[in-house]
Amino acid sequence: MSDSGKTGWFSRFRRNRDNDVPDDRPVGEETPPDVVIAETAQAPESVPEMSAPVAASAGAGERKGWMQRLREGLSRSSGALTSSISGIFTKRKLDDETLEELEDVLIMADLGVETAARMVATIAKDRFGKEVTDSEIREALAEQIGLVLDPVAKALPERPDRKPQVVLVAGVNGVGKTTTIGKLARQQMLAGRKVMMAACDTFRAAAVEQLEIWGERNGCPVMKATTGADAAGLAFDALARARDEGYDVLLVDTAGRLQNKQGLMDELAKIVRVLKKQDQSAPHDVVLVLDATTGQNTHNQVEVFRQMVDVSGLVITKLDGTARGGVVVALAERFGLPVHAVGVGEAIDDLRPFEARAFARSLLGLEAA
Ligand SMILES: Nc1nc2c(ncn2[C@@H]2O[C@H](COP(=O)(O)OP(=O)(O)OP(=O)(O)O)[C@@H](O)[C@H]2O)c(=O)[nH]1
Ligand SMILES: [Mg+2]
Repeated sequence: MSDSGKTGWFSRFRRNRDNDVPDDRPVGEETPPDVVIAETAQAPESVPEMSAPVAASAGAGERKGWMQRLREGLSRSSGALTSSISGIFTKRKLDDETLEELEDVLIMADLGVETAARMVATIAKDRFGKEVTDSEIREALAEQIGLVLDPVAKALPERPDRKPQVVLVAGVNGVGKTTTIGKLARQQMLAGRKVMMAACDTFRAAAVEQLEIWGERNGCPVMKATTGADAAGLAFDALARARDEGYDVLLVDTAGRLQNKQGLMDELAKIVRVLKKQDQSAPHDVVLVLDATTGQNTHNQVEVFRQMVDVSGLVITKLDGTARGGVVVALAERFGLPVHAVGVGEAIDDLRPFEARAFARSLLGLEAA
């Protein structure tokens, strides 16, 4: 194929992909500070009663619905990939040129250079020189992506021996931490656990209000402090209270923006230190939330946060609004961190358990096997 033909596939893919808002926000370089450190965290004036846990049920029909929504959520990613792949493989032999085009498409889909090269080599193995169809290629890719994702598809661990299980949720501003906590609380409650949330993003008043709304939706209490209060102090108080009142899970929201990156990282480290004063094993899970629309920038975020806290797993959000779903594959390959769940929308039920094969097939626009 000529260069201009090739450019055609590229530009089609780029067009699909570049509808995403590129986000190269550096970690933590944010608004100027107006931080007042309060001495003590205040207990919330009124803590809503726990609503009765909703029975956990995931029947076959419900599962089908979830798969459908996952596929819908990933439609921009899968649309970009499948149109590019069918463009290459309409009545074409698998030769060096088509393989190179396929590799480029996978790289453009944020799968990462090494992963793309390896997958293309595997696809070429038994098929080189043969006529292939695009659906055959998509099936083969889905299979391979499933293999990469399988080892990292791990739900947030259940720790019945920890009471409460402390889950610290971190990430840069706007990635979806607070929303993810609201959705996680819902899932935990569906599983019959007693959940409390702590609004340790004390930097912004709006952040506390946002978490309180999720608290009301879920019927679970939110520990909060005055704006500017010491986030670590609040985390300490929340853990004491959750333990005294027999909560199973404490979800800790944190700030995504502070005066600067160092301030953000210092605060996170301090929260961890202070939690350990009460429970040496806390936090039991440190979940880093990443926004898929930021593409390769997510790699940088994982590296930076890992230097400061012991990140134990990932949640990847906004997969509904992006053609960059492939970034999940690149992250799995590079870091091997568990992916607990993926966000495919803003609603309370839009946090999906991360299922490797289902995700891989959805990414390639294929029906669940
Ligand atoms: N489409 C979509 N939007 C999401 C998803 N998760 C979160 N959002 C939206 O992203 C925006 C930011 O979410 P927040 O939960 O406030 O993000 P945050 O990380 O807590 O932000 P800061 O507190 O400012 O650091 C909100 O408008 C959410 O509704 C998702 O999976 N899909
Ligand atoms: Mg927030």
